[in-house]
Amino acid sequence: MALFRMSVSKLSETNQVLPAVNTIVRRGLATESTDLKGILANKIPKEIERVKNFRKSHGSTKVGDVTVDMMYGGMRGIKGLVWETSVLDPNEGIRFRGYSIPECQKLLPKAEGGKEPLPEGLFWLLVTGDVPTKAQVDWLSKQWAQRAELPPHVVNLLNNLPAQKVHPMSQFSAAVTACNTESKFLEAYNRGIKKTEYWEHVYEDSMNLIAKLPVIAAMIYRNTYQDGKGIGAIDANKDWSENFTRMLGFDSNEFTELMRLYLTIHSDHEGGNVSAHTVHLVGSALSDPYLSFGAGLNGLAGPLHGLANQEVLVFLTKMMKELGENVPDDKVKEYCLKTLKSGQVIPGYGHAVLRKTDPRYTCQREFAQKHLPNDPLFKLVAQVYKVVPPILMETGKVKNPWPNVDAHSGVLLQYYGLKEMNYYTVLFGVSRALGVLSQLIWSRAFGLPIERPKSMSTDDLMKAVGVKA
Ligand code: AMX
Repeated sequence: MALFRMSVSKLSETNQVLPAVNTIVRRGLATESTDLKGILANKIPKEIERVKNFRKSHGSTKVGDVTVDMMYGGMRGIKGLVWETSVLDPNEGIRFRGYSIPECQKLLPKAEGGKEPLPEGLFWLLVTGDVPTKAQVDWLSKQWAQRAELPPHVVNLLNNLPAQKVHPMSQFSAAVTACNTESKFLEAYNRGIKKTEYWEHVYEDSMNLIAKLPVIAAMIYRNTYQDGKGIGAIDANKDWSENFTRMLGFDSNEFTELMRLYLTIHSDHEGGNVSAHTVHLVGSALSDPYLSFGAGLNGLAGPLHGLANQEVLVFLTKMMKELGENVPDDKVKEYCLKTLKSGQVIPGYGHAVLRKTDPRYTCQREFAQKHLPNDPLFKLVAQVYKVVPPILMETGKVKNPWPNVDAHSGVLLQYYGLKEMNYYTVLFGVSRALGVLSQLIWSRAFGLPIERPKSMSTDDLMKAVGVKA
């Protein structure tokens, strides 16, 4: 209960100095109520009106061109999606509703005695555009604790999957998909509801799904690595991250602090990345949030996307095994060049949008500098940071030689004893839900239609640009 005692007025004072950038905050709708759905119900019609007027005045204004290279090049740079919850600047990195990671670390409420932001606060920010009070964040922790129970068939499914054979991400996506028996949206849609009511049911499903994710993830961990021993019960007086770490079987407060940071920073990276776009696309077919998020998890499981944090650890541990500890830079360089020559990528480096070191990397590096400065694996990560960018630059083809989020997360998890690398993307997935489901609520609130971009065959494309057969 001590969590609830922090003065709300103190936090409101903090809110006044916020550098409100591109969000709803500016329009003075911030409120200290804990009625999240009510707050949304108040904001949504105003946002719909704003977008309606914008489309009326600028609906046919051009925002970019599409080139042939963009079509063959994974649609890089094509502006084709609206994503409210975060925006990614190539040089500065992510901003959540206008706030950078350091700003979120400073402004979002913390657990008592904690220094890292609570992911509940980030979710509130993403969904409403407002920096929450501690009371609002505590309300979310309680809500998620109350909604966490899994349906029995999902427990059975997880307990009966051959955990030694099925990758944790496959277990994760199967369990999330099977949870759609609980979908309020599906139930309401089948009953027949107005389009304007969609968001309310998507909100309920999103809250329920986020609540259940740590339980699913902890079951996967225990079943796969610890003979399926019980995960224990959710404690309504603990926050989302602490319940999660306790269910995983960790009792270190410092590890819980790391998870609060981890679950905050992996949440959202605007809309075009594979997991976010997949959830958005599948959701546009009015598949319920469980089906949409399950699809996104399958995308996150790719080695060029979320699985890269697993790949990084494999890469680092192999290197350390082969070279030993405290080796000179030229040995690390030689190893990395050998990796590139064998046709593999350097995992954790490069990005489709970013052109500088990922601030999600930087804040994890700062955490490591504070808590594990002498850890040999951290030292290797720091050495790779020095050695790899010039090598990638020399290839002449890598557009961003700098590290991304995945280059640093694994070493922290290793240090605190979460050693099982092929579990790491599950943690990423738990966090990613906060961003993609916040946006899904708004996508249905805006009544966005089913996505259907135009595709062309090479023959048609050649014809369209005037190439003679
Ligand atoms: N190591 C070696 N080569 C790399 C590289 C890396 N880290 N990053 C890019 N390249 C290569 C590409 O493979 C491509 O080569 P090709 O022309 O021979 O096919 C060339 O450089 C140009 O690629 P790019 O335009 O710079 O990158 P992209 O937008 O096509 O891809 C990404 C971006 C992240 C897939 C790529 O940088 C990569 O594979 N990185 C390693 C995997 C990784 O860390 N993924 C995680 C990303 C973050 C996340 O989603 N979690």
